Amino acid sequence: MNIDRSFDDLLRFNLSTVATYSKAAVERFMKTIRFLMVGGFLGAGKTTTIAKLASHYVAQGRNVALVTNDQAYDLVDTHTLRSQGFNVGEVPGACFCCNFDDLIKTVETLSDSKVPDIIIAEPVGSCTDLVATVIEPMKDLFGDRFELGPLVVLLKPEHGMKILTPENRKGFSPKAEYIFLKQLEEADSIVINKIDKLTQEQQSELTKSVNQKFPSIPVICASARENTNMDQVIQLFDQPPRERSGMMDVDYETYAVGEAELGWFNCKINAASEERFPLDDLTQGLVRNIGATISELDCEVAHLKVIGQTMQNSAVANLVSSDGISELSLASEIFTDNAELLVNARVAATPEQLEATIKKVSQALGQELGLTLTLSNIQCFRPSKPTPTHRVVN
Ligand SMILES: Nc1nc2c(ncn2[C@@H]2O[C@H](COP(=O)(O)OP(=O)(O)OP(=O)(O)O)[C@@H](O)[C@H]2O)c(=O)[nH]1
Ligand SMILES: [Mg+2]
Repeated sequence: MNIDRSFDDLLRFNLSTVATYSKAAVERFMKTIRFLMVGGFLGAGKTTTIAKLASHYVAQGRNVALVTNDQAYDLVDTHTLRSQGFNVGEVPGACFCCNFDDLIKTVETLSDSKVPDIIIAEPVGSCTDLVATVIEPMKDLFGDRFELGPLVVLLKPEHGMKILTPENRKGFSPKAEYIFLKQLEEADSIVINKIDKLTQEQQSELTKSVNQKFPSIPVICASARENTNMDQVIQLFDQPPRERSGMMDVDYETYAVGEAELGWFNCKINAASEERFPLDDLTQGLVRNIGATISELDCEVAHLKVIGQTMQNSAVANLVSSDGISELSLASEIFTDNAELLVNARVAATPEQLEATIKKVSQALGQELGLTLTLSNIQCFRPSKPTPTHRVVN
């Protein structure tokens, strides 16, 4: 009885002390946030899947925040998700693994006004070893604040079929393929995404190859865009992470060379005209024409994406492989006389080739459509060798 009473007094004392702090600050001490990560190669459908997952949780009345990540700044994904009304924090400039402290700071900032119930993070699509460099360090250092969910990795069929099916081997070099395969190897579950694009035969063949290569990892087939089997995907995220006997082996030399084979190019483009122009046509036209020129150079596209925005509306266009077609994944259906565009290109080409291509294509398209296209904030580089802030070894 005495113990109960003194505990009660203590609690009352603590509550009166914390009353001077903001509600969010108190909540931050007391609440465990579920932290989920959606992995997968560039263009696998992570952002699309995250938007679906987040909408599901919001419909359940849960408070959700998202974190995007990239080696560069001015991210299409951040703007795409914000245009859908989500609360999004951004970790630019390096992957989560190499910028772990910024990931934690961003998560803190997202908790400033109201602590989220769930945070869903999207790591850079050229990144692997997330369990050892992000998930385990979060458990070790902040295990009282975060409940870590499983690492669900999306398999991108456009490159998965080339990499996993021996007769289809073309596209990236073996070192870039190494990253693709390592991402799958560390998954708690694999989702073969975009099955709406696959024949039944392709789906079975891909599933068979994944099962053969990663026999202990559960695999499901889904389409984030068409909402096929998304109830099963959502259930995956409710599971605890699988038991691991140790961390995955990663050859950081191969990883670094594979990642550096991709050229990174981001820029802003201001589009202005005296006449109103269709924003969707400009956004998709840029992707289509850049993709066509890259294809002439015989370079493989990992993901080329452009968002075109006015104050109110957004259009997004994507190209996820050199033999694919450009898609308008978000239509604005508006005409405007001024828009801001962001270009994010990840292509197996030199940064110089990418920069020259994008400048040339923008100029030609501007002339063709009668627009003034002005490029700024150009970031053009090869990713540097990953050097994780923390790395748990076995
Ligand atoms: N057909 C089809 N397309 C999809 C599906 N999911 C995503 N996509 C498309 O694939 C492209 C890339 O999707 P994102 O969600 O941006 O891919 P991501 O993995 O976030 O890409 P990065 O952030 O660059 O790594 C977009 O054009 C999407 O509309 C799907 O289930 N089916
Ligand atoms: Mg994305």
